[in-house]
Amino acid sequence: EHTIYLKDYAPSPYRIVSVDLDFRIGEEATRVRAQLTVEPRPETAPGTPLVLDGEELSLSSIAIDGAPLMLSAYAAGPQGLTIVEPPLRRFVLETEVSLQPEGNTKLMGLYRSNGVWCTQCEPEGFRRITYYLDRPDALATFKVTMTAPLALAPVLLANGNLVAKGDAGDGRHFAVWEDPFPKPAYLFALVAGDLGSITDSFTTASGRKVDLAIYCEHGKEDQCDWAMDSLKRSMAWDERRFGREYDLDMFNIVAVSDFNFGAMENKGLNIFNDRLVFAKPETATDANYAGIERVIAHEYFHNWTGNRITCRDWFQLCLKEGLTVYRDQEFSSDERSRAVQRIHDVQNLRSAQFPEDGGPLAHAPRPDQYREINNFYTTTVYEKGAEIVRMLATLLGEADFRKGMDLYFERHDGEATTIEAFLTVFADATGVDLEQFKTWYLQAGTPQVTVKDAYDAASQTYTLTISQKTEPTPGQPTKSPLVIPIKFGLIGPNGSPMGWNAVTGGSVRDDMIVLDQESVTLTFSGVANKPVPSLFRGFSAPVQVHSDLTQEDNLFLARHDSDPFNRWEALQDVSTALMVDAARGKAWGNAAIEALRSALAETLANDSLDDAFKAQALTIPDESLIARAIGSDVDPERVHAVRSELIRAVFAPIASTLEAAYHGLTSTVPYAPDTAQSGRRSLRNRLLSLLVQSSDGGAALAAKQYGEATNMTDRLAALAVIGAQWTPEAPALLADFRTRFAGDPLVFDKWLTVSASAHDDGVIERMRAILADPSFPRNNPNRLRSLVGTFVMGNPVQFTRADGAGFRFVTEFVTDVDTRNPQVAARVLTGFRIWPLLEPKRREAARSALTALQAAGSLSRNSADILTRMLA
Ligand code: BAL
Ligand code: ZN
Repeated sequence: EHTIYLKDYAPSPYRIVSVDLDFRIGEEATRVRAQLTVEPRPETAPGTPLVLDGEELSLSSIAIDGAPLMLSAYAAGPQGLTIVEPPLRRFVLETEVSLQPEGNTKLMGLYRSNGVWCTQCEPEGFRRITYYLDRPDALATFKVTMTAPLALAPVLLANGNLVAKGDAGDGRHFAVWEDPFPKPAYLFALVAGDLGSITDSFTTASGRKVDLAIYCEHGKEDQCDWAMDSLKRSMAWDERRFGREYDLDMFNIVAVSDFNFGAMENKGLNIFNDRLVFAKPETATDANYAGIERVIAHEYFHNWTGNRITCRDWFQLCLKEGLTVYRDQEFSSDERSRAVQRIHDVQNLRSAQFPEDGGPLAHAPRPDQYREINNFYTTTVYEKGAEIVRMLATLLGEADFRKGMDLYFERHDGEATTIEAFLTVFADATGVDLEQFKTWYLQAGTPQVTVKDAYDAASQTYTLTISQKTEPTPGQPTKSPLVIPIKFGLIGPNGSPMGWNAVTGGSVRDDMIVLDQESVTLTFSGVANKPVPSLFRGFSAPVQVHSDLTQEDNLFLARHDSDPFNRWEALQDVSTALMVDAARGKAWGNAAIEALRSALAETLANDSLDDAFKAQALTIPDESLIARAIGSDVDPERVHAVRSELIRAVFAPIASTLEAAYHGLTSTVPYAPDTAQSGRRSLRNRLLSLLVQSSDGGAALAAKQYGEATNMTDRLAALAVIGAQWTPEAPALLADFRTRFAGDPLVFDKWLTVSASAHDDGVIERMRAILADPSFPRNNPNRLRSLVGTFVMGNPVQFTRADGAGFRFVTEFVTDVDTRNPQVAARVLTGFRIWPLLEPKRREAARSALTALQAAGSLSRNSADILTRMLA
């Protein structure tokens, strides 16, 4: 297979200056005429061929400056078009191709979703529309003319500003769009369809009025208001926080049903997976509302971090993604609760990115090679990329970070650039040397940080020895030390912060230790009592910490730490340690359980904590976290059992307290997705879940809540916990849920998710039946992922069944879907990344399913790449 290396990067010998596209959209086929104004670079030698990308295109005419080319002057193949000897001056290359959007189930390029013509071009979809330099460093201005049947496509949209529209005769009409900002082809977009819309406007800080619109299928307009509200808040936030204004006269969003990504930041025309647009209280949960707000913001923020400044090549993907995730996380923190948002983001990092970083698919945030770039839209590029930007902000401080960002926008606007250039602006703006910091981008794996401490009462000194080590990852056997910011505090016996006179042995700035060597020993003098250290406050670095803190220390931190993240963390550590012990056969003592129970009960009763925080504090770490803490030879069934036992042991004795608190949180005010209300619901539903898992009356309470719920958050929470436990109520409630919301595909997804999460042995047969139903939408990514994606990522007990039935179910699914949508298939396949961690029997069953898949051959490049890395 062909591997692409970062070290081979070279600019194209030709530049495309501007693009004039003419789409004749029709039901049988769509014809695309492209006029590319091309010029050689000054250094380009005569006779250098012009090589354009192209896939699944059928070329019907080709000319240069109006003169048709002879057959010997070009070659069109399955990968693209070569012009053998182009003129060594500016010229216009004109091609005409035809496409079949109807049969495009890969959902890359131009395709049809629910009758609507739409596009997805990132990363390499534009080559499925026309012959082009389909690479992010080729920036050009685009003019797009589109003609389509008026009845089928009254709405015609593309990037930029609408400059003309009118009747085209024969029942057809046309529109012309111009985008004045040079952009790479991956940001191209076009939509043609019969769509409804809602409109609004936003006035920028400098007083320009921007017309906003969200387009969607008719009848769903009333579900777009939250997305519009989120958009306006995002636009205002980017002005406030980063000084970034929007730059076109209009900003359009289109919701489509069939979409591989969550959404796409095309210039001025964001296209969204409809699950990240539609919301109403009866069918969307609080988590859906928060997700919509976040992703609307994310795509909008890309206008500056991604579009105005883009990536030189796809190795730099985290330049735009990590930075934009950081920005959307900050937006959510400012709009909601910072502490709760941080906990949420770290939970996500730990349950998705840490397993990737510790498994066969580990890769650097900026990789240096790939076979299939679609496989690098990963949690490492996105979420670890965001953590790296966050560390930069932590190390530099808020004000200097902003200075660097200002310089980034000033220096690189209109460019396609690199991680090096990004780091250089911060170095230049602040004088800080970031050479070693850059290693975070180049090195894979989660650093393991070990902490030892000692207190000497006689000399009143406290020492902290902190060391780092990163285990080898595929292709990276040796690792170098990283720059790790450790936000910290020392807490005295009475629970108050403690000071010190001086520190020796390493770099400490105010409340931050900077660990930049393998090991450092810090000696704090003038420490009056033995402190308890609170380290990595706010999760100041994406590392795994190993410390000697006892259960007592952790419970002390849970009560007294001024940092809410570490209060939460301390409770998580206590339960994790107990479950790891139990999984290894070491029974927990009553005292330990009682101590945890009273800390949790105290948290629940504490009036100074907000509900959303309490809900997270009462969350017992999920099975994947426990598995990672165990580290090897994991038996997920045992992990599941241990977790259930802990929940019963801790919560059963206080069931009546939980139930009283649950009833106390009942509310009759009309639904709003705001922070206070959603926090209250999350705590109430957390209590419900604990009650179902630990008390006899829990399932009945959940069934009652299910029946009486007035919003989807409460209804789904009840259904989910009953479905996961597969209590006797489960089949009837699932059946009710399905008919109650029949006809709403996004609620059907919720039904699929609950169905795939059941822990009982019947789950695989039930999923097979769902997939075999002829009415199942077998090409829709949301439906497929809700069922099978949920199963591989969220149901370890059944997915890793010792008899191999879960693994085989998934490989059969991958084989089938891979022929139609390789991106969905490859993504599902990544769920196997846990296999090296499993106990021998399950490991062998996984290996045998994977090797059988490999032996069958004929996988897409996407899936073959994942499979090869998985088995390497
Ligand atoms: N650029 C792909 C979708 C996103 O990250 O916004
Ligand atoms: Zn993004």
